[in-house]
Amino acid sequence: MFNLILFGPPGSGKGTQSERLIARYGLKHLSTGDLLRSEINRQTSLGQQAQNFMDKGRLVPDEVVIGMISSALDENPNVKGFLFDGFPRTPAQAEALDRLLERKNELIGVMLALDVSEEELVKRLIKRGETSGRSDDNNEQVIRARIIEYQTKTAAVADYYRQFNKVVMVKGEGTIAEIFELLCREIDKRIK
Ligand code: B4P
Repeated sequence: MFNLILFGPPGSGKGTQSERLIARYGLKHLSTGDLLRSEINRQTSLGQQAQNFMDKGRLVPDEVVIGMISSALDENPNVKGFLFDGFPRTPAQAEALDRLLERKNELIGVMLALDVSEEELVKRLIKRGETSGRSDDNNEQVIRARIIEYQTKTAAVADYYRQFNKVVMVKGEGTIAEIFELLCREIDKRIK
């Protein structure tokens, strides 16, 4: 298996690039944002709990997202690999992911981290908010809160993987096609 983490702040292009990467490499896409939004749309109790956090731009509690990823790993035993998008978002989630993969004799191959300036992030998310209908995209204060959550809780996840030399920074500004090519170049160096 080849397991990849696509990392970066909100609006850095994780979801956008993930769609293209899974099409090229046949990986199973696991986006905690998408899984949470699906719970919200189905009005499950997990979704109702998550919505309170997401609407404020806060991270959903670790135990909720770790439980979701654990089930998703069990539900997909025969895949070529996983693309983790928006997960892990805290060091505790990263440690939990390592333990879950270890149980399957698997590990993370690489973390590709998209580098985008704060100004550009805000611009992109405000623009998406005009059409996405996502309640966390249509208010600049909530967008700023998401960026602060990233800086205070999520950025440390890259330090966690740096200890194992697994982090590669990738320029996240430019056209979607240009960034896709940079990501593919890094994956092609590592995939068998
Ligand atoms: P996510 O769904 O993961 O969303 P995101 O990080 O905000 O956006 P993403 O990075 O995927 O968007 P993209 O750049 O592709 O999280 C939403 C919320 O869920 C979180 O705030 C949190 O509350 C909760 N959550 C999710 N996972 C969690 C976890 N593990 N733990 C706790 N809570 C969790 O796209 C942004 C826009 O930029 C798009 O409109 C796109 O078209 C545009 N864009 C992309 N690339 C571009 C480019 N190169 N140039 C110009 N525009 C571009």
